[in-house]
Amino acid sequence: MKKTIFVTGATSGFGKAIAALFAQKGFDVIVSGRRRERLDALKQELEHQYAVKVTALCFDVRDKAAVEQAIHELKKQVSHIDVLVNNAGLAAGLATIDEGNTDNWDRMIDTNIKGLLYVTRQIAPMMREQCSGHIINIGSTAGKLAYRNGNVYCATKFAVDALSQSMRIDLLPYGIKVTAINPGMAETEFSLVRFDGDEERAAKMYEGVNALKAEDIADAVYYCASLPPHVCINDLTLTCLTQANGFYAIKEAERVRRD
Ligand code: NDP
Ligand code: 8X3
Repeated sequence: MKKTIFVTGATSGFGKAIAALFAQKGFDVIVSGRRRERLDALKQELEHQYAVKVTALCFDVRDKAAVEQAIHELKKQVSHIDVLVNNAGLAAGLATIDEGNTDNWDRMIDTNIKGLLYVTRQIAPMMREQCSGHIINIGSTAGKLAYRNGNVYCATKFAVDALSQSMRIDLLPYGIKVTAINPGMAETEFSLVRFDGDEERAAKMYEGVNALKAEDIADAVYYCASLPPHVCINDLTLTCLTQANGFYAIKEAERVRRD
């Protein structure tokens, strides 16, 4: 039977690269996000390139009723999901705790924590019935070590870490794998969103660091999802060569070279 993956936040960045890689590997793909045109374009592109079925679901992960409705409809067409990648997420702003924008805090908490929970709550029972499946949560190096001005974003990713650990325990009896993948800085639309569309400021984040690319994260997700049935990577942290952790990074020019 053909395998099926569900990727949230597939209109851009990691999610889009993950959807493309799994389609290339022969998976049917369910993609979600809020930008309908991008979802439709991705569906068209992947179905044209590969012999796979792509289902596009347009919803906001913060809207509990919309999540429930979209997945209720999905279940009428799809009876088996092998992999769920909880990827939809964002950072909004970068400010100290005494000056942070509380609307930004709500957006991050509602998307990165509650959105992940709403989607998982709908898909986990399917996997429980199947007695198989793999939930891959996209955390961050920001969920391993807090950094200056990161406060609420870091807290949401620490929550992803905690939820990944806890859901692994809850789902263990049903043979469901749970993996947290924690990337360091990667060049996607992430910083553009964080800095509210300020392209110059976003580009500065990646200047001279040779940051991870969305395809690097897709490779890591595929690696975790294609291991033998008895093997589960619980937690995987990856950074580019110039980053040690969420706090400490250098520029490419600072690397000692012998050539
Ligand atoms: P992008 O901004 O490129 O992609 C984010 C995706 O999330 C988009 O497809 C967006 O779709 C979706 N999304 C955001 N908010 C919502 C929402 N409310 N409802 C539904 N979908 C939503 O960023 P990345 O690909 O870099 O980020 C993906 C994940 O990786 C995030 O969880 C992020 O925190 C995490 N991460 C990113 C790192 C980086 O440096 N880039 C490093 C570590 C982790 P749409 O706007 O169409 O709804
Ligand atoms: C995204 C990476 O360093 O901006 O989670 O927090 S960072």
